[in-house]
Amino acid sequence: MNFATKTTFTAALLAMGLAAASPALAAAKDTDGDGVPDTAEPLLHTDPLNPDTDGDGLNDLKDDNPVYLADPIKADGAAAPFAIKEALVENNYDYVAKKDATDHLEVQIANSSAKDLTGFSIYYTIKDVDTGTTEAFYKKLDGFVVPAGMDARLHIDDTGLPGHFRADLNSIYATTKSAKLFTVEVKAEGFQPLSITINKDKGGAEAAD
Ligand SMILES: [Ca+2]
Ligand SMILES: [Ca+2]
Ligand SMILES: [Ca+2]
Repeated sequence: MNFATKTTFTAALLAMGLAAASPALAAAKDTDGDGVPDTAEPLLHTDPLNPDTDGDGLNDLKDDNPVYLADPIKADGAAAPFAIKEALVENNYDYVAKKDATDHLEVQIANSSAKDLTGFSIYYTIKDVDTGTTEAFYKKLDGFVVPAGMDARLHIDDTGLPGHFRADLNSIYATTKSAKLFTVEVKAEGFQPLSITINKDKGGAEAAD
């Protein structure tokens, strides 16, 4: 249990009048239908467009800790026939648009096998090195394919492009400027996971820098 998150959660519910079943609640917009009004999602650090921000199967209202789950990835399977070639959390660049891209988690996977790899999932944690606050997220990367003998890049952001999966823009990653430590674990179905750690420098949380 992350006490800080739980406290924020309770405070947010009170602020929105949820605990008191305020009549105003009926009119509160809740785009993702998780029971947390759009205006309260930032207070919980949750995503107003994702009913289960951390990916643990509990929706944001029912989840005592909606931006943290323990690592659900099993270290089983055959040796991974892929490598994490690069992982970025800042200084991203959009090679299609030929310009800097907003800071986001970006991972390049290299497939050294003779078969296309699918069935990917990712688990990543973000730790604020000043406060120790940690958030963690799990996603199944449906539709993400690394072709045989090729590389592919996956992005966690809000662009909705192919190979891009939704980020929580209310996460500490995007809303605070302190330095962060990331751990990233990637698994392809049937194979052992690989992991990597990345440091993000202090400053420039949401802008390209
Ligand atoms: Ca909601
Ligand atoms: Ca939500
Ligand atoms: Ca959840």
